[in-house]
Amino acid sequence: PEAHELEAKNFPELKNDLILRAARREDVERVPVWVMRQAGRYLPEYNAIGEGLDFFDKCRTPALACAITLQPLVRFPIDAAIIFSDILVILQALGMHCDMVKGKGPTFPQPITCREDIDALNADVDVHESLGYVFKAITLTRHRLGGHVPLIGFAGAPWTLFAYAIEGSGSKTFSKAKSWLYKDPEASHRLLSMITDVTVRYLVAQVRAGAQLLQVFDSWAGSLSPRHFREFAAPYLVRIASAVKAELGTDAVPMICFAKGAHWAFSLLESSDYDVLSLDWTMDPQEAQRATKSRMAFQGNMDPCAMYGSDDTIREEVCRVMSLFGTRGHIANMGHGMSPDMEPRAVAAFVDAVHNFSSRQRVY
Ligand code: 1CP
Repeated sequence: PEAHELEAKNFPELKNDLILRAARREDVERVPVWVMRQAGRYLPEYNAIGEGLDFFDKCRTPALACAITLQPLVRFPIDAAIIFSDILVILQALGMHCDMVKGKGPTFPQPITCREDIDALNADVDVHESLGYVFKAITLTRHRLGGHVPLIGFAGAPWTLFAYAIEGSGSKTFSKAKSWLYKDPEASHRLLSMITDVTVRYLVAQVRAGAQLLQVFDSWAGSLSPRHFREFAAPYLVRIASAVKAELGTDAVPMICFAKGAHWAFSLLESSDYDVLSLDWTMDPQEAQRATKSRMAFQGNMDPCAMYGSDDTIREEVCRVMSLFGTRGHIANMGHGMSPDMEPRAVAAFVDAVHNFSSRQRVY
């Protein structure tokens, strides 16, 4: 990188702000589209880059993280880039060690097992010191994007990170993480609150580094009962959006909340400072619109498994899903991310179908 590409100023002028306008429910010429996990193992060029480097080493090398972020944009006419990183870097910053184990995914060899483990975490971590590589990658990528499309920054939601910290990996039942909520709600709140505070500092710094839109991933929200979501997930999600906007200004950056599986959460999030709710494929867009009194924009929500279908099947599914949203305040995406065994041509078909569908509609 050249020296000026590492400075978070004099960024190229943005040429395509469709996704920012859609997030604010403003007029758009067509519905913007991007794809969760658009950079990743389904792309041969992702598997070929940075050979010999571990996943987190790739994240920690800004030039590589930037190159990976740009890979899907070379192939597909999508309307946003998302910075290549991972939600788990916050737990690393708090002092937890994480390995990316082939065939198993991210693994914490020493998960949180008692109150003392929580007290030992580095709650006062300086995010610039431990996560400076993310901000560098964001700044560099924002320059290299040349204003082509906006750059999305992201973080994991407190409940989802809490679940990884206690389970030590992904889980089907999240029984260890959930047992904390029943056995020691006080300590659970302490850990959730700690993760929230660091996440707010992290997201604010991402925006200062150049991120233009933020998404908070609560990938495991659906493992909670409605009561527990209300007590242990929603308040922290809400706090993140309000604290980020209090720090940066209400209009500084639109924010997307993806509470996967949390069907009953629409009305809880409706009064929050999020601009966009991201819906998984089991959610009904019209029900979500009713529950939020049409104040919010929506993202989603094609079933990712439709990507296994033919181009024609994908096209039909895109038309079916998009007609449920209407065109104002919609960001086309899937209900979750790409999987390693999906084909790149499916993304091409998906993006093309979104373009075709929305160019046939009156958008204003
Ligand atoms: O071996 C490899 O190369 C690792 C594969 C990989 C990739 C490409 C992981 C490990 N993370 C990522 C990138 C990533 N992760 C991005 C940026 C890329 C993009 O979107 O284009 C983002 C936004 C994430 C976010 C993330 N990581 C989430 C939330 C989104 C979601 O999918 O729900 C979660 C839950 C994670 C944890 C994680 N990291 C990696 C994997 C394989 C997983 C999931 C493991 C599990 O299911 O428990």
